[in-house]
Amino acid sequence: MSNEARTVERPVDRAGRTAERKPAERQVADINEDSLHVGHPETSAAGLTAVAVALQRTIGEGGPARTLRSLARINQRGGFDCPGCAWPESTGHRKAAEFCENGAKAVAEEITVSAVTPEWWAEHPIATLRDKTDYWLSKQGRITEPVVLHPGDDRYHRISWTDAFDLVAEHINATTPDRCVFYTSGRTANETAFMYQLFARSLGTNNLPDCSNMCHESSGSALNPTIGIGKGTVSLEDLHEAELIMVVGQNPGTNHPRMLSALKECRDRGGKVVAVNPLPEAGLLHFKDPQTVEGYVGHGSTISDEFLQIKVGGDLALFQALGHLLLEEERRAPGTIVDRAFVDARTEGFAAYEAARAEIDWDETERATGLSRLEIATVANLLAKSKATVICWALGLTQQPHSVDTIREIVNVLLLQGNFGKPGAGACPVRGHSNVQGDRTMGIWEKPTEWLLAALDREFGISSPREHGYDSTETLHAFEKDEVDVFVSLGGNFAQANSDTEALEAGMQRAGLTVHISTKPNRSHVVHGKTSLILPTLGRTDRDDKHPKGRQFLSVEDSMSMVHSTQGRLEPISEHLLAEPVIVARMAAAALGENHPVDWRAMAEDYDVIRDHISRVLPGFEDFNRRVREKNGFQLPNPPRDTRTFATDAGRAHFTVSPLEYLEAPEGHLILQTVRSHDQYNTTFYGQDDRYRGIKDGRRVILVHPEDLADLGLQDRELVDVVSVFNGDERRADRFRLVSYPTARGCAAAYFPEANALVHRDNVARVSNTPGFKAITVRFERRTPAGTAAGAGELRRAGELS
Ligand SMILES: Nc1nc2c(c(=O)[nH]1)N[C@H]1C(S)=C(S)[C@@H](COP(=O)(O)OP(=O)(O)OC[C@H]3O[C@@H](n4cnc5c(=O)[nH]c(N)nc54)[C@H](O)[C@@H]3O)O[C@H]1N2
Ligand SMILES: Nc1nc2c(c(=O)[nH]1)N[C@H]1C(S)=C(S)[C@@H](COP(=O)(O)OP(=O)(O)OC[C@H]3O[C@@H](n4cnc5c(=O)[nH]c(N)nc54)[C@H](O)[C@@H]3O)O[C@H]1N2
Ligand SMILES: [Mo]
Repeated sequence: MSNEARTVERPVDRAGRTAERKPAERQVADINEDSLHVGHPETSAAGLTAVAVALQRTIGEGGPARTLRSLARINQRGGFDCPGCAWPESTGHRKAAEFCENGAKAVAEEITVSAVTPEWWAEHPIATLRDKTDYWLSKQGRITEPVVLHPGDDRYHRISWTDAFDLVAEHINATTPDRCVFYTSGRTANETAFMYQLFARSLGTNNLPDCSNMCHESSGSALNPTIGIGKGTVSLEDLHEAELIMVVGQNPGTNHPRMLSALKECRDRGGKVVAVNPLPEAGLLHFKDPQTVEGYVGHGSTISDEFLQIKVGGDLALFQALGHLLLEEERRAPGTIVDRAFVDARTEGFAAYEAARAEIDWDETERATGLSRLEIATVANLLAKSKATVICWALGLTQQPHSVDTIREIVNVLLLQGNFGKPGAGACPVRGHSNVQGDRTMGIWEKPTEWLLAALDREFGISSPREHGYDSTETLHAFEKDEVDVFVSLGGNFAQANSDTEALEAGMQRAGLTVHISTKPNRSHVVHGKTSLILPTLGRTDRDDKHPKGRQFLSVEDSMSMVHSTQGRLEPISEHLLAEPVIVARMAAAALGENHPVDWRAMAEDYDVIRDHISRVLPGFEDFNRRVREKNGFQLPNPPRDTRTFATDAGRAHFTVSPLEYLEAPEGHLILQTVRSHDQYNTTFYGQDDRYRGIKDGRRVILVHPEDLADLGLQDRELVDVVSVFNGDERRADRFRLVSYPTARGCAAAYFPEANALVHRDNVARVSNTPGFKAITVRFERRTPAGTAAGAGELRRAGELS
């Protein structure tokens, strides 16, 4: 009936447990990793199981009434924006259920009726909480009241909101603005983000790192200088109308499930889809649309016409080769490939690009990509035939040393055929957090442009600092050098999201004050500064109505620049929660004092006041309050898409030339990339399974090709310690289970954030400074049955024993 693979369960051996465990290991104690089961990876995504899982999780957390009220409002007009991902909603007819399994899980996580009260904090000393995983911490429920931990305290206790804001003000005013850092996670709504950056700049700092620094910063760094805008240039309709869509370095079945409907629609209309990935991800192969009858009973639709199983880091070589083949075809049949009119009128640098791509070293290209010349030529052929191509990408391209060059190479291939500003064509960096794109639009950026600062100064009568601030990587360095006195985190889980976990956690603990505006407990709360505050806030699904003018709504921007409203309806779990804009306003008012020119209170009372300010500061937001109330909201201007114009210095799009670069592991090593499981939202885990990849009840696993295992003299399911090497430095992460898996040769995969301790803080993408989360050179050291790590020499001997 269905082509879902049967799960074959093979028990694991129980050897290798240690009596004395390091903190990272103690943390795994509440997950029994020894119950790991590995089956065959699935070959299709979504379908009936997805619907069942979605309902089961939501009802389990929130009960049937809250489930119905919340799921019925996800992504509906007048409802709330799904906190899951930044994929857009359809602007036409909306289905009754405009959400996916993982969106429902994100909602379940938030609507839970479990409460983390001050009594709960009193019962749980920090020392105990440090041994817990983020899975355990978030399962405890929603935080109900503000809590504080003073130097010397061993646990958090209740504090009033007024005292909490006074405490923040006291710390901020006792130091200089450049020693204060304001981090933002991408769930933050537009209005909150705008106030937050205004607060930081009013104070005198651009230290505004955000999760985007660790995510799609490389995309912005590549797109801004080449096409004059740091965002994608397509709308949902373009995906439907495309003749060819390439999905590169992205796992939509898990991370953007609603995208599968768009890919299916494209194929239904005769378009082709090509997937480029080191892992044969289920959602890239087949899709069973849970919204249709066939989705329940059929075999599912084929998603990819071609699947290129590329080596991690091989994409720059791939796109250079594709450019070469397209130009070769143009020489053979002039006028058939290159959009001359577009290239001549709208771009610069074509001649240099053409010259650079004239020659190719196929041996090296095959080595860099792990692909054959024939496979690459097949895709070049599809590109050559397509008159409208969209290239989508996500983190598989953004978290490597040469990420920015790789994405610029994608731009080259798109420019060549004039794939901007015409239906069915364009660049599509698929964003992560549901409002990460909007936060940047609102000015959450450590490197603000002069026009933004000038506009803020004009509107509010402040003098914004001009010196650039810290991004997330620079913040990590600042913690390390004891240069942070106050760290405020608007959502997120910085300690787990960033690299070099051990050093970062140690640095955070030396900071004077850490402030976490959060919905649920997480690791960052327990590796806190000397003084620490946790300020609980309303989530997307919660009703926000304690205002003089009654109920308020917020707005977000999706991956395709659509701005629309979001409004929760559920009764908040506690009467003590404050909305995020209110928290930011009260913190700012306390820190900046009575005489500050910005009227924080007016904004917190009536969000229309914030939107009026935004409409005067940010281009594209004219008449914001009226347009955000329209049926589908509105789309922000996008010159490449709207008018084929490019707001670069030269007023033209730029071809660029980059040297060939790829990742190669030294003898005995592999290139490790980190991915999300099907049961997690970044650092929050919903469960321990990764259904589509066939992994059950375990997260400390490393997926390795069977032949690489054999070459390394290691075996499936063996317990190893992982050692990463970077510039002569080593990092260790202990007790991972090897799993034989059909990944590309020479590459391994592990889960984020378990593997973050392995990422050296200097392992970053050039220009964007994004951590190299998909470019970690590692080797494995087998643990002997006694539980100690053994060197390679001992491996074989230990193997003989078992
Ligand atoms: N359910 C759920 N949804 C989410 C999230 C979540 O955690 N859970 N997170 C949200 C966020 S913040 C983001 S940014 C997005 C992330 O969305 P994705 O980018 O899909 O996230 P990852 O899990 O990092 O998957 C990266 C993919 O790139 C592939 N890859 C790795 N290295 C390479 C390479 O060198 N080349 C190529 N071609 N491919 C490579 C991996 O095999 C994997 O399929 O998802 C968002 N949506
Ligand atoms: N190794 C590795 N590391 C990575 C990545 C990777 O692919 N590999 N990906 C990177 C990426 S793409 C990203 S985006 C970052 C993610 O980094 P973050 O955005 O910092 O992390 P999250 O796990 O999304 O944050 C979860 C926390 O947000 C809080 N929260 C949830 N909802 C709300 C809300 O409505 N309001 C408020 N105030 N708080 C809320 C909860 O307390 C929860 O614990 O991680 C990065 N780290
Ligand atoms: Mo992200």
